[in-house]
Amino acid sequence: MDLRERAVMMGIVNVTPDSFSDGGRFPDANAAVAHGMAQWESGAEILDVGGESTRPGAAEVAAEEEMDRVLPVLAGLRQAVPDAILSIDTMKAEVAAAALAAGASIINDVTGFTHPAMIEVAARSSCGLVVMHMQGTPRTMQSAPRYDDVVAEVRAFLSARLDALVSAGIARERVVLDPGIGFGKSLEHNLALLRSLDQLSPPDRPLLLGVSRKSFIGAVLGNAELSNRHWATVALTCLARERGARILRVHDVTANAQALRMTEAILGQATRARPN
Ligand code: HH2
Repeated sequence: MDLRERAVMMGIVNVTPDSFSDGGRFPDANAAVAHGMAQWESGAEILDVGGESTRPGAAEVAAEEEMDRVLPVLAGLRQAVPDAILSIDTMKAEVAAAALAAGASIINDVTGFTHPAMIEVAARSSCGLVVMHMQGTPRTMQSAPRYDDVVAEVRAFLSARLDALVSAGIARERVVLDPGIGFGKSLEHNLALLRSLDQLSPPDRPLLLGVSRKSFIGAVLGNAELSNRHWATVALTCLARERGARILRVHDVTANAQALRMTEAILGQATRARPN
């Protein structure tokens, strides 16, 4: 994908009982596949399938259970929307390997490929990699996030991970970087990162951003219910695109895709028609 001139939407397909905003909404593979198809129809070019919630304090899921959740969905989407780019949102190397075999072509690892086994899986394939920053683990990350300079530290982490992956034989062009909004960050940390999006990745690597319905939006809006975080998410899609983000990970594709198209028209960058 050439993301220099345009951005793309990544639709979230959570196959979990406990995700923070859509847990339990797609209890079986058919419902999740139908949801992914609808997101594709609405303009998502990437579908990010996840079988383990990363919300603060979420219960860990065994690899077998996670595979039982995601593999039928990936196989179903592969058939139903052959042109969609499928991504697996996982922290486990064995799940990532099985997902690649089932048709995924991106590994989205919220631990930033810090586990050697995950690097090995990526190095053996030609998949894309989403390298995200997180302080701590999903279990502990929101207890007391602390930084001296959050922007400098996130930038340094992402740059060091990129170098480590390149040293492991992975081409730079395969890597996308993500500051990990809400992953071991206070409200102030999240706002500081959003203020400095253009400083977080080296100029040649695209930035992915996941802000959709996250709790820092609720905090700014005075603890808005999840269903009321939609408009601020759409606003952030415009702002983030203007400040350089190239992949926007969202739950509600239709509105965010329209906002992206409008923003790109103003920026003078035509959103390329999708291949289908
Ligand atoms: N956010 C979530 C999950 N995966 N991956 C990347 N690269 N960036 C993100 O910001 C990101 C992510 C959390 O959102 P969601 O999937 O809706 O919730 P849950 O983890 O509870 O399933």
